[in-house]
Amino acid sequence: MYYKNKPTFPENFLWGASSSAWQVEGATTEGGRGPATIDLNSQTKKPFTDNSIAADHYHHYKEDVALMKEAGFSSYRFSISWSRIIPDGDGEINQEGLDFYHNLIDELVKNNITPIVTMYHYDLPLALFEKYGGWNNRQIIDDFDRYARLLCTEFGDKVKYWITLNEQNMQIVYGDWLGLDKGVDNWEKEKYRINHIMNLCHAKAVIAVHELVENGQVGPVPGYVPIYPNSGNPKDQIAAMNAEELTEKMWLDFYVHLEYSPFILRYFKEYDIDIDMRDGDLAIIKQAKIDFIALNCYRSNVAADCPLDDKSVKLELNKNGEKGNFVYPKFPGLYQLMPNNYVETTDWDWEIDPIALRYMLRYVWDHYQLPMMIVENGFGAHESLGDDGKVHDDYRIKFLNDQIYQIGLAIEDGCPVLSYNLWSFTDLLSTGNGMAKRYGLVYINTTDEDVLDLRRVKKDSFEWYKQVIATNGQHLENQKKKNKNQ
Ligand code: BGP
Repeated sequence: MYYKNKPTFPENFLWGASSSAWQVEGATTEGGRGPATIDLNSQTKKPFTDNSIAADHYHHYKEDVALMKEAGFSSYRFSISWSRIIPDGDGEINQEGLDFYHNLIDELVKNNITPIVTMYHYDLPLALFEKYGGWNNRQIIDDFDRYARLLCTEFGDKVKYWITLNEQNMQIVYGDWLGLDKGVDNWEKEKYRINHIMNLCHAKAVIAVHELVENGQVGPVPGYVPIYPNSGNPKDQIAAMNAEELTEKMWLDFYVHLEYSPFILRYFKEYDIDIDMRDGDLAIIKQAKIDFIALNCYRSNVAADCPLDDKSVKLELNKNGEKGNFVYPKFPGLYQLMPNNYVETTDWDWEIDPIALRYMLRYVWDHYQLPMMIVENGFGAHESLGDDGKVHDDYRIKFLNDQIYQIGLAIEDGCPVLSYNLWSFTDLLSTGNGMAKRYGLVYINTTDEDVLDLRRVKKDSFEWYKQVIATNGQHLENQKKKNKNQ
């Protein structure tokens, strides 16, 4: 539906931004923090970049929160590093780690910024990987349960919104990229067993929040890439549905309905997959009723039919930010992904598709009837300080304007959305590209090659977002033009 007027946002809408511990904090060997598997990825696996400094938020958190306050934030989503709290994952508790997060949370609360906390964002304590293979072993269910319970008892009086595992679906879909496949012999065969272990960890965390946090609300956060059929060919529609099932619906169905869907059970049977479901697992899962669905959404996909006798092609992410390097995968018998000629792309071949957000919110609401939060959405770009010492990111302003506008339209359409937390407030390490791909509203003066003074410089998008928040969305325009002099 086209509306005559600009969309309006609810009065208590939470505006803010999002980050994760390993991408923003740095100080990986300070404050008693134990090593995490992601530290090794970032040191050895190009183009991951060394996370020992990142945006140095660990030492700048007060300054960063002051800037959030200046921007008018009412929420901030961040993650807690498991190995900062329990350095070896299952042993002694590190008081200095707890203190850091207490200080950060207190600083936020003092400034009327609601904390939204992710329990796990890709940073497994290395000791657990060395001890028993980490996510590949059911022992992690108890260890994660203990960690989640500790977070709830320690921070539960100040943190009411909890998110369990960041992008469990993407960790399974891109296992080789996010490091989950380490030490696993046959990833394609084993990944759904590992996913089942993660499901149990998610469930334990949901139960912990409800047991230990007064008025606590908890939800999952899938990485969501809405999928359109390539054409009006009915086969393309089924292919798009297959892609949807295998990259996101499998997870959302499970989190909401607390069981595997008939489609997925049939898929496991067809592909001879054993998830190692044990007695008692379902009883745990059934108690894990979520309160909201958080969503990370940056782009969309297009899927087309892919017959059984087609040749499979492995997906390759664009890792260097030069357009045209993304390899669209083919899964014979299921679907293939295709370029979308109706939308532009970023330098990393990510589709720039604001309407995807409206579509996703309506789709998720129609299927699950739970309140939603957008906790990641943003524009990654090659950036450096200009001659005037500033960053004029009109492309980011346009991107965010158009995306948030569509969220407003989804709200007008009847979707309950609690928050918008863009990625990211300051520049931080990109999962795939270090500081070479920047998302922030605030520039961090450092590069992948040289650590500079880490000075915070507000980009033009900072001032623009401040206006959006101050007007509760009325500063947004219906499709913003890119304009250097705005
Ligand atoms: C999401 C992750 C974030 C963040 C973002 C952008 O999937 O939850 O951690 O990195 O993607 O991705 P990238 O940094 O690769 O551009």
